[in-house]
Amino acid sequence: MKAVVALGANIGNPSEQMNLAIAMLKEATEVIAISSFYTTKPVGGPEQPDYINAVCILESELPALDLLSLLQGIEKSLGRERIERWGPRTIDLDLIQYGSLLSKAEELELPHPRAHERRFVIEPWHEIEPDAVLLTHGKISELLAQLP
Ligand code: PH2
Ligand code: MG
Ligand code: MG
Repeated sequence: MKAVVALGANIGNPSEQMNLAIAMLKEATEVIAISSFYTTKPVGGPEQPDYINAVCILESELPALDLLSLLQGIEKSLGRERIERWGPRTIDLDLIQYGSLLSKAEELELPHPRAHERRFVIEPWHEIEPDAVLLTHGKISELLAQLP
């Protein structure tokens, strides 16, 4: 199944952590496409440094919660600490959409409930998959055109 994974980092050495995370994703799954890295202003949370964001598309047959664990394991190995919601982080790997799965489970909501309103997700995704559809909100090209 195709998975859309959003990456973000804004402390330490963000682009190096992003590259390491991508290398680890390549070890564990079949990475099909990786967007450019975007420098973005932080959305929400405390005052914090700008982010580097990207999106990658990968192919996996793992059950969704196992793929989530894989992403969390990579976050952990790159020094992610969970201190504050929307606070600064060495690396964040968010599962945005996975095949046609729909989930409202507390541990994993699919598609990601805020993806449609985040330019830092939709813009890099659109770069590598312009015809993609966010299952809950429609064509990402149309979402992107409406985002500030
Ligand atoms: N992630 C957040 C909160 N705010 N802002 C930007 N620009 N990029 C992010 O990846 C980001 C954010 C929570 O995960
Ligand atoms: Mg996030
Ligand atoms: Mg996250």
